[in-house]
Amino acid sequence: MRTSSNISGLFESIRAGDRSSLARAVTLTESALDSDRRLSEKLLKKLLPYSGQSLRIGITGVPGSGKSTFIEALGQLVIAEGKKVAVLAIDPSSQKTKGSILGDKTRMERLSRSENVFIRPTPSGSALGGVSFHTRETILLCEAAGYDVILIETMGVGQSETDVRAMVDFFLLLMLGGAGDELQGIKKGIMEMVDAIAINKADGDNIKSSQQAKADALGALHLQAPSASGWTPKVVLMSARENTGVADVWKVIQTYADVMRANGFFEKNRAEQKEQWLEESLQNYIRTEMDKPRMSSAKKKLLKEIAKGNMLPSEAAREFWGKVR
Ligand SMILES: Nc1nc2c(ncn2[C@@H]2O[C@H](COP(=O)(O)OP(=O)(O)OP(=O)(O)O)[C@@H](O)[C@H]2O)c(=O)[nH]1
Ligand SMILES: [Mg+2]
Repeated sequence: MRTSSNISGLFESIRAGDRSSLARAVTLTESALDSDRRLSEKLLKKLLPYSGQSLRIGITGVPGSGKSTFIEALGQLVIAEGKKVAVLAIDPSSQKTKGSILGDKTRMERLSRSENVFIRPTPSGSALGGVSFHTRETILLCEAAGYDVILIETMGVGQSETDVRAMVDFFLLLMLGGAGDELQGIKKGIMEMVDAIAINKADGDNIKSSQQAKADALGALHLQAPSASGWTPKVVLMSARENTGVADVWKVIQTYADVMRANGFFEKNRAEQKEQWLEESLQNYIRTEMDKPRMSSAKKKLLKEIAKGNMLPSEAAREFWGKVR
């Protein structure tokens, strides 16, 4: 049994930078048990004053575009500056198979061996809702554990891009040369969310097509309305495997952070993200409540009345919430 005193112990060891304690705390936030949820909230509240100081970076791109390879290369650069790096990989399969993170660990081999790196897959969905729920909390935990840069790898599936965009300071899209937008599966709306695009695999025979892709990406970005931050998204040629252009991407990210901190957008964006977190928590709460058994029996009763023509669904909804409150 976990107790409150364990929470104090966990707090201390996370603050001291112990990675296995951090991993345990992440597992606790992922638990759907009410009792775990309360403990986890208690821990998070204690850690909250020590969170927020990291640079949160989201990385997206179709499967195979080189996100993990890029993270391996970028991570080296960042730890060479004496910083600590946390990598959260949003992994739709990890809940069931724990499969693809193994692949990722080998792709991030050097990084995973470093003392200053924490790598963790996050299940993309659970009883508690989508990606956002755990990942936002995991970000806070990592920050309180002293991680300076948080890299979040998302799969280009479902809602995950929008979810991740809503919890990071900087959003990077990896694209490949030699394939049209359709082929790359770039979903509508993604271009509007990015702060930079890295055309990856710009090496060997791909260099020419990568240059073309860069021109195309710049053209597409040029057509967009200016963003709220005033930032114009940058496009960089990169080879994550050969480690060319990775430092340029890092420079773009740092420049972005400097400019946005100076003009106030950084904090404004974080405040908006907190508001969004509250909205999602409220929706989540209602969904979880709705799934409880007593709700379904109340619903069944109302459905009968609706079927008989005694009640309108809108009326039933009002009565439903009036009764269960
Ligand atoms: N030529 C070349 N190959 C690369 C480059 N970056 C990654 N690759 C290769 O592309 C393949 C996929 O790379 P990953 O880093 O696993 O791609 P990913 O986007 O993380 O893939 P998922 O996690 O499955 O979505 C691997 O075989 C890499 O070695 C690059 O810059 N140049
Ligand atoms: Mg990957």
